[in-house]
Amino acid sequence: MFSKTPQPDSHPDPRAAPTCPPGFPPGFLWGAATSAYQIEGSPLADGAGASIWHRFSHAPGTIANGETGDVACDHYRRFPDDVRLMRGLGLRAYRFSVNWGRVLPEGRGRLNRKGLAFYERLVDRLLDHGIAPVVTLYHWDLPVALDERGGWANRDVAHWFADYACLLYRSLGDRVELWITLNEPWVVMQGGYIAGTLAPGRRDLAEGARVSQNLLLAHGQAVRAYRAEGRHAIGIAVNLEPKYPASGSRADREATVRADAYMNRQFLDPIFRGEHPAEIREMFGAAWPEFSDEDIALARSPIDFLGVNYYTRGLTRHDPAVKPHRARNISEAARRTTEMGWEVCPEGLIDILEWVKARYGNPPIFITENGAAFPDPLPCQGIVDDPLRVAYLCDHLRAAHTALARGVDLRGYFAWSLLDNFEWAEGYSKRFGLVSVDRETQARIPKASARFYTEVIDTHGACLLDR
Ligand code: IFM
Repeated sequence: MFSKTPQPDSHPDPRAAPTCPPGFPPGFLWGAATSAYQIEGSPLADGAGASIWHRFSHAPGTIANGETGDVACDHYRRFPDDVRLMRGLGLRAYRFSVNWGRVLPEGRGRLNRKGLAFYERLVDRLLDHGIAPVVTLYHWDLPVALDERGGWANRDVAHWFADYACLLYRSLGDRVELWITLNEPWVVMQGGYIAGTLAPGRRDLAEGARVSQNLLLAHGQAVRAYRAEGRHAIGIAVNLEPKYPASGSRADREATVRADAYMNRQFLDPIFRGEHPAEIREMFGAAWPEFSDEDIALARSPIDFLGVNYYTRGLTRHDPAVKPHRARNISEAARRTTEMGWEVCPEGLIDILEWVKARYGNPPIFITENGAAFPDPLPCQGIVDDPLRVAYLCDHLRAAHTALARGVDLRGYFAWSLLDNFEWAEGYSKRFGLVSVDRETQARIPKASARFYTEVIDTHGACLLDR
């Protein structure tokens, strides 16, 4: 929990940093991120098996405007042009995810060579353009065939996941140097199995508890498999929010500790410290299954880096109606919010990065996602002016620089997202892209924020000091 609530007007100032020279160090990895279901389209092409997101988005009433990822950004067919676009933006790295069911239509067993070939071609094309591929193994699109066997609630998922991971290590491991096991396990559990707003759309606290544990086991097993198969680096990407109490009341302060345990420590404490936070057992009660010493040892398999996805802080209010942690986020009237309703809080990025450094022994960190949805104007003469996104990125990059100057072992930054894409339950109504995508024609237009990001990359961030 963070006791000092940052003030809306206090912007981080890298010039105030004591020793760091202007700009980011050479070798700092500059990239952008996407995920398979959000951009690829063609979900069943070339023998792919359906994912839970394909099924969920086709169920009535699940997605804004009844939209689906059937076409998305048509990246499955347009990837060569998209890689050219990335090169034009000056990206040094590209983080994407593999759709499990494209390569293993039933989630295990039979290989779909055409699906795997897509990712091989993508990786080769990236390397040809001087862009480092960063692969996320799981960004929410579990094969339906595995969901029908219990999905993440079935302990066997750890073996299924490790076998799938091994297949990719063997196929792409000679060309991919950074691997991410899971994207945002907390969201997988909370959105998919407790709130039910994301696929597979279940609402069951006890199932959520099992899913939480199985995600850790799957992560651990994939890391162990990487030690046997891989030669480079593997980590996990978690979404973190520094939690601040909404008031000085005891109820809000206690709620803040629970919210912090639930979102920030639930996965990281087992991975880095070999134990679950006591609050997790308390909040799930009898629904929390036994997690053996062997399970903990597996979850604790050493990782090479941590991916941090950062969007906002959590100003926390006690709310007994919200299960299991009895807390919710509120917003402060004076603070700008994004179109998602999330408070803009660049100072929170410094706090959360310093918290990771202090609590988990200063692991190497990549900011694996950071960005914002704002209502962009329509393109005018080939220009999309998005000053709010430019300001958001600028302030967060300056915050990242401050954290670096304070000793956080920050190795890279990935903007979310390369393209306007399918924002899950929000459909296409929320745009996070550096590049706008016309839904009718699929035309891509880099926004002003893309041009800004290119300048940041070209100057190693030194241009941030002039703004
Ligand atoms: O679009 C998502 C992404 O898939 C996971 N992290 C948060 C992003 C914005 O909501």
